[in-house]
Amino acid sequence: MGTVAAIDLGASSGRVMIGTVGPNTLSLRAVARFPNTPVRTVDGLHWNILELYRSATAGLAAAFREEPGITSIGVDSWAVDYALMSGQRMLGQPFHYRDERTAAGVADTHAVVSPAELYATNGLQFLPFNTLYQLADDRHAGALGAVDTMLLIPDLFTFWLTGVQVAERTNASTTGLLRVDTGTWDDALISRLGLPRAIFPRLVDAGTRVGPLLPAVAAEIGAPAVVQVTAVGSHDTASAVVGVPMTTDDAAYISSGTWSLVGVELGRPVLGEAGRLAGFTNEGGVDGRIRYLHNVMGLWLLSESVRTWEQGGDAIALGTLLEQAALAPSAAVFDVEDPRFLAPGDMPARIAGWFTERGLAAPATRPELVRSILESLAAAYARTLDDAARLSGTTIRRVHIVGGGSQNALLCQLTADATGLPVLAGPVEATAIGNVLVQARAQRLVTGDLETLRALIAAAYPPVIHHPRRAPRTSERLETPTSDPGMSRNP
Ligand code: LFR
Repeated sequence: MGTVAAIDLGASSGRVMIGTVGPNTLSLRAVARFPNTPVRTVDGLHWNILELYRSATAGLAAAFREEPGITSIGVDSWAVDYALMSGQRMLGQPFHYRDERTAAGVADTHAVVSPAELYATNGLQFLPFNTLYQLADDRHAGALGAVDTMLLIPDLFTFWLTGVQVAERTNASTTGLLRVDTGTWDDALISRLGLPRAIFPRLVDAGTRVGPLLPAVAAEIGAPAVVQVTAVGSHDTASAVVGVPMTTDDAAYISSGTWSLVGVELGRPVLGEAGRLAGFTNEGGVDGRIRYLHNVMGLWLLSESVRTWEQGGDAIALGTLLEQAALAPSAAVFDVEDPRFLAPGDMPARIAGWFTERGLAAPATRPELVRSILESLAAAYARTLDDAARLSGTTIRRVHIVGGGSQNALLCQLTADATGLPVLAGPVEATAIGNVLVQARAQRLVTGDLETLRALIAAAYPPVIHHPRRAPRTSERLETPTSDPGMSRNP
C-alpha cells in the first residue's frame, strides 16, 4: 500500500487530493480545494494560471504535511489550452477556451484543410476552441515568433514541478494535431498549417515517470526530493473515464461537470462522416483506449445562470433552487447545443431568447429555468447515447454518471427517465480517482488493466442507482447489435 497526490484542475475549481492505494484498497481525501476564476483583460479571457499554480503547490505542501510518505504527483486539467514558452519563460497568460478570438483561426485552418479531411486524420469533433484553431490565431497575431515550445496546461504544471517538458498523449489528442491512427504529431498537417514543428514536445503516455521534483520545488512544498511526477491521463476527461466504475461492456458514461462528456470507450476509432456530422470525437484514452464521445454543454448552463443572478445582487442557495426545481412541473426543453451558450454571459437571457425566437414561452421562474436546463441536458444525453450506440455499433444497457453532476439527484433521475436505462451515479471525484490510480499503477501499488482498476473503484465507491420511472422509449433504441465483430468495446 502507498500514497500519491493528484492535482485536478477543473474549469471552475481545482483540488489536491491524497490517494491511498493497495491491491484491495482505494481511498481519496481532499487536502485543498480552490476556485478557478478566469480574468478578462483587453486582449481577451485568460486563465489565472499563476494563481492556480500557487493554490496547487500550497495544496501539495498541505498534502506532504499530512502524508510525508507520498511517492508521486500527477496533474490533470481541462483540455486544449496551452502556454507558449521561450526556454523556461512563459510568454503571456494562457487564453481561456471560451475566449471568442478563434473564429478567424477556424476560417484560416479550414481554408487549408477541410473539416472532413481533418476528421479523417485526427478523429476530433469540431469545437471552435480546439488547439489548432487557437494556434492559427496566435500565428496570425504574430505571437509565435519567440516561441520554442507549446505546453498544454497539465504539461506546464509538470514542467514547473520537474523542469521537464513533455506532451502527455491523452491531452495532446485534443489539439487536433495528433494522428488518431498512430498517436503521433501529424507533421504533414502541422507543416500545411504553417505551424513550427519544433514547438510540439516529446509525447509520453500516461503512466510514464516524467522526473523527480526540482530541488527548489521539493523544498518549497516540504517534499522529499525523490518524489516523482508521473504522467497521468492529463486530460481531465481521460482520467474521469478511467475513474468510471464500469464493470460490464454494455456501459456508457457521462462525465458531468462544467461540460458533459457523453459516450463509450472503444478499442479503436470510428472515423465515418456520420460520426463527424453528429459531433463525435475519438479522443485518446489511457492504455490506448478511445474515448468516443460528444461534448454536451453541461452544468455550465446552470453555473453561469447562478453567476448572472448573483451579479445582479441576489444570493442564490443552489440546494434550495434544485429542491424547488424537483417539485416544479415538467418544463419545456431547449437545445443545449446552441453555440450561443458557449461564451460567458447572461445565460437566463440567452435561454429565454432561444424560446421567444421560436414563439415559445420561456421558463417564467428560476426553479422553472433550472428544471428546464436539467431536462434539456437529460434529453441531450439520451440523444447522444443513442448516437453513440448507433455510430459505434455497441449496445448500451446502463449509464454511469460521474463528476459533480452525479450528486445532482434530479439530473440523474431525469437522465434515467430520458434514456429508459438505469443510471449509476458516482463517484463524484472520478477524475482525481483516475489520476491517482494511474500513478499508483506506475508505482506498482496496483497492477492490471483498466477493468481491474475499475473493479477496485466499484468496490470502494459503490454507485447510487437511479431507475427509470418508465420503460425505454423504444426497446431497440440503445441496443444496436454489433455489425462489425472487430469493433469490440475493449481491446
Ligand atoms: C472537460 C474538458 C472537455 C474539453 C473541455 C475543454 O473539463 O476537458 O473534455 O472538451 O473541457 O477543454
